[in-house]
Amino acid sequence: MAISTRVAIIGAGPAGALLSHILDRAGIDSVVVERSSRDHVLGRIRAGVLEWGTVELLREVGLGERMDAEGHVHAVNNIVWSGRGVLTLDIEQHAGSRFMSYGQTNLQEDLYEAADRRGAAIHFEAADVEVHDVTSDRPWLTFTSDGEQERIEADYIVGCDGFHGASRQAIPDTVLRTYLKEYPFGWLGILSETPPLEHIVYAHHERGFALASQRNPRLSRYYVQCPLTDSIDDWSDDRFWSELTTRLGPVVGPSIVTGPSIEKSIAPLRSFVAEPMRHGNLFLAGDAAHIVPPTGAKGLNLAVSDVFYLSRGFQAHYLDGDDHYLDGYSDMALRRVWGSVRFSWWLTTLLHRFPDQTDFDLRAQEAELDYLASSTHAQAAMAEQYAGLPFES
Ligand code: FAS
Ligand code: PHB
Repeated sequence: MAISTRVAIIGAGPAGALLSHILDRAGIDSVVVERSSRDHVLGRIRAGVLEWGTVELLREVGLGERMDAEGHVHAVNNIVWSGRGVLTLDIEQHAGSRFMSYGQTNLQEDLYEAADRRGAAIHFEAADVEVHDVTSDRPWLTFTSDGEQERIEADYIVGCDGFHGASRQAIPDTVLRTYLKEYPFGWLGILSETPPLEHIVYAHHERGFALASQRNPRLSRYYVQCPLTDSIDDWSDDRFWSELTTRLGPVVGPSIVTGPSIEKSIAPLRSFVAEPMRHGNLFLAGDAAHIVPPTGAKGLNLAVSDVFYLSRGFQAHYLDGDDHYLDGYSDMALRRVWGSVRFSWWLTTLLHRFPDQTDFDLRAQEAELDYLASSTHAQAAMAEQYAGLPFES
């Protein structure tokens, strides 16, 4: 017997779980199929910064209680380079907005707890998901669960299955346009049960980029740029702390409280966009459609803005018989995506050391940072993009 629903969602990461949550609140039925186990999804350490638009949306849909209790609201972030002291970028002053440190892992836990409370239909460990007839009025997908093949028929299918997912493959090469930029370095990230710095600090240094962030008052998140050829075995905790404190410079470095790492991983950096984000009755949302280097803290926030636009479209369709948001979803989402992709590319290019970089390139980066420090206009431009531009109405 096929499962019948209105919206079939592939992927129960932040995008898929949040979309299912919002649709349920509007009384719109959905079913989610997730390749991994629940614990595997919850075990991922990823994003840490929420734009204020994301914060307000999560509050609006009943997901703000723990975030407001455990998240850390920031009005500023800091940038250090070449021993030139600390630039405090006043996001609240320049953009009239703040941002929040709240780990994606915590958000995922909140989403799954909400899903449990509402008895959500999330099929974990759903293997071999395949998408069919996406240009028909009744697209369907198949998957294998406990060795049994299952079928879900729906009005719409939404691919929230990340960069390596199956849904994007359902768009013909004659329709799909992709844009890719791969960076010649990665980020080595660690978690440590140590008190974090008060502010988030981005560091440009001739030895490479570094970032000091946090998850809560007892849990710090740090990153250093590393060659793509490195593995975590190349990085003892001592080597990590030495590099981090050196790159954070003489003013900030000494404030770092070191301790044993409880998680260590290396992520490659890439910029990727797939267009269009709709084909027939298949929609793409989140990392299934776009990837940004984490420098601008945009990945998770873009997934949320896609879900906001798409859930608004489904509500207008089912509750008001109005399709203009669904018909305009791809163009509207892509305007925000490209804005964040460009900002993330700009900040990554400004703050990282590229292997083929010349001394001129290094001095030009330092000169741009000096200009940023000297110009309230340049700071305002960076602040409003870091804070996240308003959602389109
Ligand atoms: P996700 O990739 O989170 O979720 C997709 C889900 O689909 C997964 O659970 C996957 O198991 C499932 N899936 C995949 N294929 C499937 C299939 N065929 N069938 C069924 N299910 C399938 N962003 C930041 O802002 N800051 C950061 O510091 C940061 N660090 C990151 C580090 C890493 C290693 C990675 C990979 C990403 C990082 N990101 C960061 C970006 C990240 O937060 C994403 O933007 C966010 O997870 C996007 O959420 P989703 O679109 O739901 O995709
Ligand atoms: C994080 O806390 O993981 C984080 C913070 C800021 C970024 C990227 C990642 O730009």
